[in-house]
Amino acid sequence: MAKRKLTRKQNWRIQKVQDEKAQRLEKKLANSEVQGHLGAEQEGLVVSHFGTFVEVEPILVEGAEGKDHERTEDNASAEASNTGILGSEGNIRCHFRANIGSIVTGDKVVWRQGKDGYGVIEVVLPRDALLSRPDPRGKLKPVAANIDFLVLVVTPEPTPSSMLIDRYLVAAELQNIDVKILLNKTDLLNEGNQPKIEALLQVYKDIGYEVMRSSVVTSEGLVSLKQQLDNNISVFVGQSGVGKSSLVNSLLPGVDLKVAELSEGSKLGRHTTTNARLFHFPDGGELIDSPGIREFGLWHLSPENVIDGYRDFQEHVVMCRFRDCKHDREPGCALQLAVEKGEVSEQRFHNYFNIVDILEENG
Ligand SMILES: Nc1nc2c(ncn2[C@@H]2O[C@H](COP(=O)(O)OP(=O)(O)OP(=O)(O)O)[C@@H](O)[C@H]2O)c(=O)[nH]1
Ligand SMILES: [Mg+2]
Ligand SMILES: [Zn+2]
Repeated sequence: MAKRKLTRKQNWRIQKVQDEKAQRLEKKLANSEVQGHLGAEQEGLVVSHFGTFVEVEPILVEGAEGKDHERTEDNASAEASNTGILGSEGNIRCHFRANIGSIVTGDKVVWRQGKDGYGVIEVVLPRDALLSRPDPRGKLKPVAANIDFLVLVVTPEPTPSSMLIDRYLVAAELQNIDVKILLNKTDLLNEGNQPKIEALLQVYKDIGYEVMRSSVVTSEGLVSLKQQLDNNISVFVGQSGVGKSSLVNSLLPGVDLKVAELSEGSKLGRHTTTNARLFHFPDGGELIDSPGIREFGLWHLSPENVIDGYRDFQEHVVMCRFRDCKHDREPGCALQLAVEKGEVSEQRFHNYFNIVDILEENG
């Protein structure tokens, strides 16, 4: 069921409550600091974000390079829990100041223990890759940081949208994140849906994206999927109901995330996962489960940037007669020619204009 839209007044009241909460927290944090209630600085890894606090897994810094990190009893017990797959025991819930900037799952932070059991985030350490997406109000929201691979999960059911795939790819390309496409639920392939899906995936294979396959039901592909993900930091993204959490459960024994059947009529997911969460592979590497989405806006981009997210267009657009070619109706457009010759997918070309049009309308 669609969520009821909030009125302006309701939105304002929610914002007011949130602001008041933030102010109270600021006061509390300032007080603890003045009274010297905060423990020594420690490094940690953000494993989940819950709006008003984040869950942080302590990291022990070997040999204390640069800064001296005190080894306390707390640290020792945190180290013990670090060896667990989930690592949720020994994690610390941390508050953060409103002015600290964004904090996101996968971020490394410096935090200090407070007397009330909560920690306080001091600094968010510099991150490599940050995957962001706009929330329904168009505000850019970071999803996960420091990731090596974005695993874009698609399925026969719910049916994949090439538009959604392209939007994810554009976002990832522009943020320099490596993408792999994973066709999950291969057990649901049949004569009816297979040709269309294979054709769709072939387009992406031709451009050079890696396409993997898996089924949580038959276990097809799970071993090689795990080999690919081991020792890397990956995030599962995609529509709701494609099986992201089910895959995490299968790949990591001991993890038991909530999963839910698709809704009867629409065959769409039920938005079961609400927070991105990071898990460890026993032999190294991390896997982040993220909430599924219906739409993927790219409102933070300017229309001119979109083309850089289309890797298959690059060799053609440099050949256009006009340097400022919009690839629309201009004479001598090498991209249009490539589409006519079948060297560039018509669907991708169509999606490109769709994205640009929406950005121009909103801009
Ligand atoms: N047939 C089949 N069903 C699967 C497979 N993987 C997951 N499912 C089912 O798909 C449904 C949705 O799975 P979830 O793991 O909750 O999907 P999700 O992507 O995490 O969804 P959100 O958290 O809403 O984004 C559940 O009923 C799973 O049992 C698969 O390989 N084959
Ligand atoms: Mg889920
Ligand atoms: Zn052109």
